[in-house]
Amino acid sequence: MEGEGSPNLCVEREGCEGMERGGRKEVACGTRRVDQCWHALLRGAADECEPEWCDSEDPLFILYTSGSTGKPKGVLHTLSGYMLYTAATFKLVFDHQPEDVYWCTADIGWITGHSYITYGPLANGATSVLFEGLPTYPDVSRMWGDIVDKYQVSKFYTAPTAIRLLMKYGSEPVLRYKRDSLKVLGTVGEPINPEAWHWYNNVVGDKRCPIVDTFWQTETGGHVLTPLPAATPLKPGSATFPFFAVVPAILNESGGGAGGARRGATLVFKQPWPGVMRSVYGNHQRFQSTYFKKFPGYYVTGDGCRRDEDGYYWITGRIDDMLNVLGPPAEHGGVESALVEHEAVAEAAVVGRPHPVKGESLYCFVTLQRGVAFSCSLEAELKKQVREKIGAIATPDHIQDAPGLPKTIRKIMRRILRKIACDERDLGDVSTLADSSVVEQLFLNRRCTAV
Ligand code: 7RM
Repeated sequence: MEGEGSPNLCVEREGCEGMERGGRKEVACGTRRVDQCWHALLRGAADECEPEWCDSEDPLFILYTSGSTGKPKGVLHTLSGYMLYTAATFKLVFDHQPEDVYWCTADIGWITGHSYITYGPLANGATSVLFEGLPTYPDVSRMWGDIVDKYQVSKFYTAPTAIRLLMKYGSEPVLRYKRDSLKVLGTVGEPINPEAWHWYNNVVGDKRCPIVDTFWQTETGGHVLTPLPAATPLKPGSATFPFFAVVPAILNESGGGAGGARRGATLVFKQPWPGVMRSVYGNHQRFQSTYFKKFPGYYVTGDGCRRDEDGYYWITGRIDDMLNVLGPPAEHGGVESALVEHEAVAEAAVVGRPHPVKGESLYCFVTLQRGVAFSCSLEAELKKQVREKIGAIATPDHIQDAPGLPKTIRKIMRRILRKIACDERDLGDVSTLADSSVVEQLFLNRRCTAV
């Protein structure tokens, strides 16, 4: 980096000579003047670097969660527990082997990047691909050709939104490349709808790579519900079973055990595991009230969950996002999946809108496949599709064309969609939105929807 005031480190050539200039040390490096010469620094450096001794419970980092409501919380992780947990989960969940090439597509600035680009892989000495850019630019097959085949990636970790984005362009851009180095495929961030799961499995993984659907949070530090590849029989859409040391329970509103298949119940954990957060930075009381107050003695995830007759856990989405349409709260996920199964729909998000009789009506935002135009007949078709797949009670009341959806880096912000559905302009804190122009467009399109 050159220019006024910027540190200027030259790494290009040896034999530079240092000189003082106007109180500032400068180095003549060939024809350039730089602040530091790498080779000179290296000559003067010791062979060993004494580590800084720390307590195992010293803070490691603070990462702010965007939080669907209220002020972001500074999630505090400490040294040993977090590193042990990310190292162990990385090793077992991706079945890490020395010859592996691992690629996680997350941004390094959110928790998946911290735990599974930085700490977990580095603690295992893994070879990683680091990627900065768009998966669809310069073309939609770059992930497979320019990265997976070129670097022989064997373990691949991404999010359902990325899978759905690529799915929009069909299978051909994937099939154009071999992908025969791939061994394990991971997913994280939100429940994966069965259609995306099958595409990931059949097209990307050629039906020969186990999929690890890893459920966890910024707060949990690492995977808490997850299959172990090739060892856990999979069910598409389920994060399967708890990782070692994790003891889940599912509680209903009054704190009782919700039993197997009850809907609208919360996932909690009965005992701590090494990677769990230790505090909310600067506000330990907020830590206690957010995670331990509602169900004393348990850590509360805030996620809806059910356990099926085989003991598999199914995350149904954030409790705050649940729909209250006649009867017990239901997940939006089923309606969203039913919409996405229609060939015209690339992505869907469903929110509740207050309704005098039903409690809430179903307001659906759909992003259509490239080249498909929104129409009344398509709207009717989509309503029919949801009714047939889920039942009359889940028939969407409104369907709106959404060229884009409000998202943080990876996740749909349903809180904002609920405001758009109600035509409420005061959106609260939108600082974590990746692209705020999307919201204006949705308010404009709203006028075209009969509400
Ligand atoms: C890693 C991460 C946490 C929230 C969590 C869930 C949702 C994450 C899954 C999932 C279903 C999954 N951290 N979530 N993974 N839901 N299946 N495999 O995403 O702090 O940013 O978000 O993400 O709602 O509470 S996070």
